[in-house]
Formats: sequence, structure tokens, C-alpha cells
Amino acid sequence: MQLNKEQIANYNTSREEEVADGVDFLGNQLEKKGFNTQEIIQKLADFQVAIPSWALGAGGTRFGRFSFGGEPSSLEQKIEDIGLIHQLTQTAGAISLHIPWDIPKDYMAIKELANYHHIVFDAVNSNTFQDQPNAKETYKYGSLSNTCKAVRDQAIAHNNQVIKIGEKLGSKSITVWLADGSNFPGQNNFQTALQNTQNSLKEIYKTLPNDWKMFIEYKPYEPNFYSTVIRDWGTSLLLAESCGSKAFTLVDLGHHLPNTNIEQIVATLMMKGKLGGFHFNDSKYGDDDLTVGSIKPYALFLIFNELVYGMENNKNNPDLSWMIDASHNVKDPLEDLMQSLDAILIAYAQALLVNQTELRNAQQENDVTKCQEILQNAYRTDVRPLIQKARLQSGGVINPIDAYRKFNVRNHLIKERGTNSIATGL
Ligand SMILES: [Mn+2]
Repeated sequence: MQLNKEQIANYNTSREEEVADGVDFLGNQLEKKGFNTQEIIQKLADFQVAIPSWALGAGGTRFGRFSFGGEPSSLEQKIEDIGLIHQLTQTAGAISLHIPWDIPKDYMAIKELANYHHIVFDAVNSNTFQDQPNAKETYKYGSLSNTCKAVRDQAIAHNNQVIKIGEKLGSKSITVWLADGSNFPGQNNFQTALQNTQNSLKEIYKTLPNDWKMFIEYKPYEPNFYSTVIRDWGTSLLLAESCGSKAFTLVDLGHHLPNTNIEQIVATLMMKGKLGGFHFNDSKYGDDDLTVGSIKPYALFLIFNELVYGMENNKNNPDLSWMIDASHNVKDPLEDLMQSLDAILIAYAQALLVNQTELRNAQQENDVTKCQEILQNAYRTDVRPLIQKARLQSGGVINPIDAYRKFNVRNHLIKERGTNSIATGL
């Protein structure tokens, strides 16, 4: 389903005045503090986040999954859904493909469709955490880290195939996330597992095109695990450095032990020029894959504060690849994704309101109270008018979720695709 320009314009018309008032009011305050409001709005308008091809249907727990009507059952329909989110928000101009769940059948047609929706292909994701039908070897005891060379070779070949698929679509990066690890003490030799993983990643890296990047994702644990091979940012960084200059660490917000200071990890990686990718979600206890900003919005702001600082100061760090990596178990997936996009822009906008010079001076003077005031003043600013303005000037709608409901999108999708369609994924 797609909306036409007239529908969008009609929706916005009655709401434009309110946005203009909000921008005027906030803009005045910001200009007095020395901020360039239009520059901030432009940065918000330019910020694009990839939607993963597995996030458009209902997710589930280990115990069950309750599907949503009108789920996209083909890659074409997934691209159409992202196209709609992008049309409404103007922030979702990229798709991140999961292989083998979403291998295109007709590359030209898929590229044309994505192009029509103004969507580019972001990082491609390999899958060595489950066995595929007719696979010769099993990943039951790991993939790139496996004790058996034939299994490692199969996993390396799969990653190489994923790169080839990505090349045909115009992707420029591959994300490697491993479910490798051990379930019980003694099961793995830690050193052998890490060494095998390093050697395997180096093999994949050899086939990486010159203008590509490899992102290495880390995660401390899975349910039923005793250890994971790439358990933290330090291990990921070590592996990335051993591969070479095109390999980077990827931070997934949910892949940390409770209370980890993620903003400090971001700062360290950016200082070293080694932060490549970023996966957004939120969590309360573990890797909950909840809507971005739904549990710890202040932590998200602090993380963005480091990202903004890094983007301005660490020119050795490449442009980041942003993606939402969340699961939608009880909410409409498209609404949930739009809530996440909104939360991302809010945290980004707030971080742009931190006066870095003032903060640096207060830090220099050890004025702890002032440092905190600077951060909290930025965090407590209602930046929503700036985001609405950014959407409006890019051709999106002022309030995406409200518009989505007014246009009855889900009902249209159910009519078109039926109540039992199921999106590929876990
Ligand atoms: Mn992730």
C-alpha cells in the first residue's frame, strides 16, 4: 500500500500551523542560546535508519508467536512496507537483508522496486545460527568457531555468498553475528574457539570488496548459554583489528549485561575509529528487543551524546550504519517501528542541543553540577516540533502513527494479503 502526495498534503494541512508555532517558540529559545535551528532540522531530516527485513512481521518468544494480519510474505511486500514507513516518516530509507530468509529471486526487479520507494540496501546479514535444509554440515556446535574444519568452511562459504548477494544489490557492508558459544563449562576450549573464529573471519575478510565494511556484532549471552565466543566489545574490537581496516565493531543496544555503560563503549570505539554499525532497541532485563526508548530514554540520550560528539570529532571513524533491531510481539510491527524511529530522532535532536563547548569548559573547571545541568537541560527539551518540521519539509507526515491509523493501513494490508500471511524469520 502506498499513499499519494495529495493524501499526505491533506493530512498535513490542518496541522501545519501547530508545527510552525512549536518551531517558532522552540527556535527562538534555541537561537538565543546560539544554536542554528535550521541546521538541526536538516540533520534530523538527513538521518536515515535501516529497517531489517525480518522486523516487519510479528516476533515471538521461545514459547510462542501470535501473528499479525496482513504480514508481508515476500521480499517485495517487505520492501513495500518499508516504503510506506519511509513515506510517512522520511527516516526509513534503507533495508537490511537477512540471508537466506530474503534472497531476491529477480535482482533487477527488487532493485527497481526499492528504488521506486527511495530505499537503498544497507548491510547484509549472514545466518549461521540455524541449519538450512540440505546443508551438509550442522551448526549445532557452532559455525565459525567450530572444532571441525568442514563446518567452519561451510560457514565461511555462506558469508562469502552473502557478500556476493549484497554486491548485486548495492550493499556496502556485511554484519556477522554469531550464536557460537558453549552451554556448559568445559564444553569449549575458549582459546581454540576464539582462534578458530578469528581465522574464519579473516578468510571472509579476504573476499570483502575494497569499498565494503565488515561489522562484527557481540553479545554476552543467550538463554541456555554458559559462554559466547564474541562476548563483548573488546573481543569484537580485537577481532576487527586482526582482520584489518575494513572491519569494525557493531554495537547492539540489547547485547549488554544489565547496567553496562554503553555510552562509554561508544566513546572508546569511536576514538579508535572502529565503530561501524549500530543496532537500536531497548531492554529491561536482557536482549528484550523492545521499542527504542521505551525503557531507558535517558540512557539512549547519553549514548547519542557520545555518538554526536564522535561524529563531530572522530573523523577517523566512518559514517555509521544505523539499523533498528527490535521485535514486535504484541504491537503492530509498522507502528512499533515508527515509534522506534521517533525515539531515535528525539534522542538525536536532544544530543544536538548539548553545547559541547560549554560542557568542555565545565569539565575543565570540574564544575560537576554544571556538567549535569548542561546534559539534563538538553534532555528535558521537548524537541518534537523540530522532528515534525523535519518530516514536513522532507515530504512526510507530521504524526506518522496518527496518519497510519487515519488511513487505515493495517486493514488495507489485511484485505490485500489476508489474515494468515506470515513474514519469514524465526
Ligand atoms: Mn543486532
